[in-house]
Amino acid sequence: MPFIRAFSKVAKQALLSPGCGCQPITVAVRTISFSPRQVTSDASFHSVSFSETDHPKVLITGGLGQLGVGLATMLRKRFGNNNVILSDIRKPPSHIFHSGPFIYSDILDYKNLREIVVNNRITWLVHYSALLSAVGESNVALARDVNITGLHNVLDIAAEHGLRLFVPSTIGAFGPTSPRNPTPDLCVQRPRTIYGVSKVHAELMGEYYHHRYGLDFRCLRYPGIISADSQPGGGTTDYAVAIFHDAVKTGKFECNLKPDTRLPMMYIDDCLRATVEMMEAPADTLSMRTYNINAMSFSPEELAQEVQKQLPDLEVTYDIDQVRQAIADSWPMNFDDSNARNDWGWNTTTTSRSSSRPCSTTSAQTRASQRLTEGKEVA
Ligand code: AKB
Repeated sequence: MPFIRAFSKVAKQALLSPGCGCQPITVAVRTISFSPRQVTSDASFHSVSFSETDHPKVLITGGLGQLGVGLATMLRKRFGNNNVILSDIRKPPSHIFHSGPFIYSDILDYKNLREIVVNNRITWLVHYSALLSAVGESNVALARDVNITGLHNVLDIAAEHGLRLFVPSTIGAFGPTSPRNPTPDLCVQRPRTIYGVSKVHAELMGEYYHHRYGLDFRCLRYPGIISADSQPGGGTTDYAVAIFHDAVKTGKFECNLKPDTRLPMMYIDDCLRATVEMMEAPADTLSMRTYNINAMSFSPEELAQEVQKQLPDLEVTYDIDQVRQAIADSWPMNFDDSNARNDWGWNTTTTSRSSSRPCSTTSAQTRASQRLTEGKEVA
């Protein structure tokens, strides 16, 4: 199987880990800019530009989720420990609290977020706070607040203070009327979940702020992300993480999606590398502000077979969750990420692709590798 290398890596990490202490992620967020909220368009105090600092000063919202700590670790190696601040509304475990700057930030508290950006002279904001797809359907009002109102706060603050803003979108931004195999960057987007609607909203609002106010908005559409030492919470693709933990802890796994449900997936290292590469890409290489990124595509039964190669006694049963199944059935099976490859050099390395399209090295990929090797490579 093409993805066996990635699975083996995750399985090994899961086997070595005493168990993840992370809780499912539910966070809040906030934003604005020099025109919208309370700053007049002729205000001259906004503000700290990237060029004023040797390194970006990064704030990560929703930092205790599946991706925040990993991204902080990567960016801290690159830019220095004190230049990357993790934030969340939850209390961090002690090893995270002691590993670098951590701050309380509620994205729904606009003033609190603005104060953090100003006091810490933030230049890059990575906005990870969000309710995921399945949990969003069980609390639409909260998902709307966190995912949409929170985004408005972040957008306004980023525009006001001249920040480079990264907001992840995902396969969830597509729906049953989108082409599914592969799904291109530009096509019909009519998602049927509040999560998906909020992701399309984020893509469009970010692009609007880019054109209207010059906001340096950057967005990647992530597949489902597979990680060993951090867990997602409330997502439809969570099964692909849970299977490793359950296999190690109990030797049994009950899957809530049908065995043949095929979804795009990516190993966390690739996802974080893509995020850093896209954040560092020169603006003139970005012909768009929202890109698909792809790595592999598989179904629960294929994943189970791979894990069983490491743990032959693993018992897998199926108890279908109708909400999650309906969501998964409306999502892409595979992403077309040719624009990311051509524009800023995206290329998966730790995993192989399941699509039939060959991985060709473009000049953009060569440029991206050069940028990473010019003394800035992440360890
Ligand atoms: C979810 O399943 O909700 C997320 C996603 C793919 O957006 N992991």
